[in-house]
Amino acid sequence: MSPQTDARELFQRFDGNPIITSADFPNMVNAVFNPGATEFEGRTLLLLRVEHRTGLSSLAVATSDDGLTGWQIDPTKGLEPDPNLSEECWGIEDPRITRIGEEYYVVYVSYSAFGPLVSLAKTRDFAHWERCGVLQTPEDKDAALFPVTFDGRWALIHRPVPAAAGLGAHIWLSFSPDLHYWGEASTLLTARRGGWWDANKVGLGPPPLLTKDGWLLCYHGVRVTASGSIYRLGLALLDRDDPAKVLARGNEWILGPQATYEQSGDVPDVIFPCGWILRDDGDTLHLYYGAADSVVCVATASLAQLMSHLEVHPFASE
Ligand code: BMA
Repeated sequence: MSPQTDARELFQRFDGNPIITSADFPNMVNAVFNPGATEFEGRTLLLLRVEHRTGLSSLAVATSDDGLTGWQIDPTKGLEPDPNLSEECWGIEDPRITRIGEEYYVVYVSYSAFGPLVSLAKTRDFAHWERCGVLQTPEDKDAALFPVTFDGRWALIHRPVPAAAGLGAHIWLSFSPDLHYWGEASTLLTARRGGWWDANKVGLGPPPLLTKDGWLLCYHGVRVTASGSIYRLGLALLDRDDPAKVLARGNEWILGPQATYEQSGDVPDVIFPCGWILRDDGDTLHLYYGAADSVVCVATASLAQLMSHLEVHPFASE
């Protein structure tokens, strides 16, 4: 059985992967990957990281009726780095979209000359944007907002990197009364050590997804091998009312690079999702991810199966 269609896997890759590549753009771009995802005006909208032939990235929009096929790039929408903002001088990357009321809050990585950091912009139509500034200073990445407040505080998941080498990179949670000033920071999911698939470096994938049992998280673990890093995905569950409380974390990765488009590209062996959409049946989950920092792909899972996986693969620390 080919790894693309292994029925034992929780996520099934779409037969039409990759769904978007650099060839879909009228101008020459190097790569398109790590998409944020949401529903917009009855269609699926992906906010794509486009890496230009300068090496720097901007964000472009593609839409589809069914979330799988017929993708159309919309040249009237998207977000370019602002040349007046020093924190965006080396581009903008890896957007995560959270809908709050009629607005879409996009948390993205700004690439400053002092390292990558976390920025926020909001929009109603993905064409007109209001920048809301820097949320976390360098180095920090892999961030997303919750769509609700907790005791009147907004919550942000993010991944700072300690300045000292060898301490690992871990997932943190911070709170804010106004989406501007952030504090009350604490670690949320820490990287394990040694041989574990999520040793030393972890980071959030898509924004947290509210389920009846709590907030489902998908995170990446980075395993460093003799021939480079492998980016794989795992699951965790946070308390619905207190997101600092981790209710469950899976022991095994649930999706790793196995298809050729995931194993070869600009950065081989990378699966990097920034968006997922739970469909109207309440169970079908579409995960949108960048493969090998080169192309955009989608895989489908059953939410019920993901939740039972968490129950039967409990976390073993260290
Ligand atoms: C991470 C991010 C992602 C990228 C991944 C693999 O640190 O920069 O944008 O997909 O590395 O290169």
